Amino acid sequence: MELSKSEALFAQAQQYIPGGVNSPVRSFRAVGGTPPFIARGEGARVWDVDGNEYIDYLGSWGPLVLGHSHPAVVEALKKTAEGGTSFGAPVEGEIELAKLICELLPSVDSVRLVNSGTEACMSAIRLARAFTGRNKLIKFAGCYHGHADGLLAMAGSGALTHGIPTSAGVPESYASETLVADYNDIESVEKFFLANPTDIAAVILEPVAGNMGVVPPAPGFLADLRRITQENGSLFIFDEVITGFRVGPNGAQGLYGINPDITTMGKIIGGGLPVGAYGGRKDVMEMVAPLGPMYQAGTLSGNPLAVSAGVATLNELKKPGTYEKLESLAQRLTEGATKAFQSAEIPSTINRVGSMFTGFFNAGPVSGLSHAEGSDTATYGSYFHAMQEQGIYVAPSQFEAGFVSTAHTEADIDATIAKVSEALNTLR
Ligand code: KE4
Repeated sequence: MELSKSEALFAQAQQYIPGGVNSPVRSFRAVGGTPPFIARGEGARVWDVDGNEYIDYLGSWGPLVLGHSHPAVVEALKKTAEGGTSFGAPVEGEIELAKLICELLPSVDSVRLVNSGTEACMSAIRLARAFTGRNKLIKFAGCYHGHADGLLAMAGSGALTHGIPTSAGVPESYASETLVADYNDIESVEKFFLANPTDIAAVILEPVAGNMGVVPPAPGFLADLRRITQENGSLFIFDEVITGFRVGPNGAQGLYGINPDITTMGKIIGGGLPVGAYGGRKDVMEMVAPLGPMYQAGTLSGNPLAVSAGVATLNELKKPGTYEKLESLAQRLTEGATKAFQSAEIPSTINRVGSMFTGFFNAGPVSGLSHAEGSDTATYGSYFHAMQEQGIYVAPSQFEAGFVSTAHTEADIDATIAKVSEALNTLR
């Protein structure tokens, strides 16, 4: 793989941008090597500045469920841009996107658009605290909800102690309101409610975890959390930034039949442009300014350009057969890859929900963070580069999700499976 232009650009980028990237995971530090600078994308493919072509399973970390430069999205952006990009005033497109979200997510009566998943989760937590008058928050180790201070916390040393910061610059006092439980372990949640019966504002989780690699909820886990939060007067927040309109037309809440009180969104609802959102029960959303006392604002929230890409994307996803196609392509890929790992006799577990998946270098099962962390990340790094060499772009970290889009074809999938076998052979 010829990467000389990317290498030169990466050296230049590091002169002006911390680590040469505008988001740490893009730096390839988890897998080593130079990140290719992408020149363009079309359908299921991207090309880097050295002219290398890749079949793309990163999909910009989730938003590109229709593939790159989908005609409907490009057309919507062109048309909107010709009339201006942002006015700081209401536009009709905001109603269109909000209405689509409320129609597609039964638990969402009203929704506020913001600019990122981080902003959506940060605001949802502030809203839960405003609505309940309580301070504590339960999150799960291995789940990521963006980089707001209180969310960059990991489990304290003792079983019941408060969270401790995972990032420099986060005061102990912020992290201490965050209690960190274990995914798929309901007892780890019950003990926090027993110790704090009247001070937990909310439980937030990824209904299908994507940020420890893909880990589905154990049967009954989401229902147990719904019950426990209701019993204790806490709110239940589904972070559907990844799963929203990814794992099904009505998100994970539709797939699993659980109605959270608040849902956060991002990625797909922006169609590749910066859009986040939080929405939920009418009585909860009535706390949000200017209706209520919980403040949240944003210069570019709901701007016409971003919402036009989101509306075009959700309208495409509503077309009949879309999710059946995503399911069939993703199943074909993961079944083929499983066979390839088996014939290479390399221990692996592939977790998949809909068109999001992770291949763990781990005999499995992988049903929580401690399992995921037992994966052979060094071998994952070698596998990543062996796939990159063959023109297949997968996530540059073992602890992320891969995605299939509607632009992938069966031929792409079959070619990819053959290259998985090739890559695994180089590891033996
Ligand atoms: P953003 O602020 O990056 O738009 O969204 C934060 C966020 C919230 N919730 C979930 C479940 C998420 O996965 C994310 C962001 N995802 C990461 C990768 N899984 C984005 C990639 C990056 O950090 O560059």
